[in-house]
Amino acid sequence: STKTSTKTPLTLLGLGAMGTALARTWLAAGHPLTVWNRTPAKAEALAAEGAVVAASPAEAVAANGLIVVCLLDHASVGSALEGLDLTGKDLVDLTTGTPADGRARSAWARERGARFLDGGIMATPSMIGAPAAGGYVFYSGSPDLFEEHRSALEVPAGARFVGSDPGHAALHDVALLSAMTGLFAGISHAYALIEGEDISPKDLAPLLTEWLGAMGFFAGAAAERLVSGDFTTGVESNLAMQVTASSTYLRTAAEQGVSPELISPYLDLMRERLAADPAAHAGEDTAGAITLLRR
Ligand code: FVH
Repeated sequence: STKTSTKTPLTLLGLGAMGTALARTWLAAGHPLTVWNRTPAKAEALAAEGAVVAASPAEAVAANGLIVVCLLDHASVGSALEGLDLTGKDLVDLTTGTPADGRARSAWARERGARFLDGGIMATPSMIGAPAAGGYVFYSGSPDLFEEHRSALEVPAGARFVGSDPGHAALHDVALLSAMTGLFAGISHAYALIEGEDISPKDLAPLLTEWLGAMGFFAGAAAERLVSGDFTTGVESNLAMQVTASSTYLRTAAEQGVSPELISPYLDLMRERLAADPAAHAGEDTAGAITLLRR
């Protein structure tokens, strides 16, 4: 007897670490899946799990209406899809890119007759198909495409639609990843400070986790100030005090023989805000420094 799936059939281009993880979840959920990868060997295991392996991007794209792409970068998506007929297709690009990349790909897809969604994956491959891990994907672009294919898109990880501007998924993605970069930089500096002392990184780790969790309030507090334009009401830790205190961070780094390079740019920005108008800014918190970043 022939089994027919009621699940949306789809095509996936790209079987790197992330593409392979995505593919497995769709196969496991019963979605008929056609895959293509530049290096064909990476498709072998998936073929054994039920995927149809296409010999070319053109063959893969022709197989289904819903096309998901997860390649290395914007340029590799352009080269894989170059010259293909996308008329009537729904293209979802999960490749990491900039907001301009998302907008350009959207216009490019529209010119070729396709609807488009850009996606920014907030997960590592092991978090895909593991709802408890908390991973999800930001989507922006065609709301109709998102609603129509929402159940398929929600198979690998949660799906969060952040608007019809096709650049906004990348903007959300990169905003969060950039904040993470600052977090990693701070943690790296903290470990460098204790190196060579009789303090184990394993003892500092839970203290860092607890402290950074408590300081996470700054995201919401800074948002309130940016929206209201009021940087002073209710300030507990004023900028003048923080600029003075931060010289202690720099002297401690010097005493410990640690480069301040990971923390000094932010401390310099706080100083710049205070120096611009000490009378006006001394009583602010550090959120006012954000206004200096747009050059
Ligand atoms: N892995 C992760 O932790 C992150 C989590 C957040 C999102 N990213 C983004 O996902 C995209 C793919 O990442 P990946 O982890 O799958 O990356 P790789 O394992 O290195 O696989 C890269 C695939 O791209 C293919 N590829 C590269 N260049 C080309 C090209 N010019 N034409 C066609 N395909 C190309 C590559 O093919 P092959 O090397 O196997 O032949 C892989 O399929 C990425 O945007 C992350 O930023 C992952």
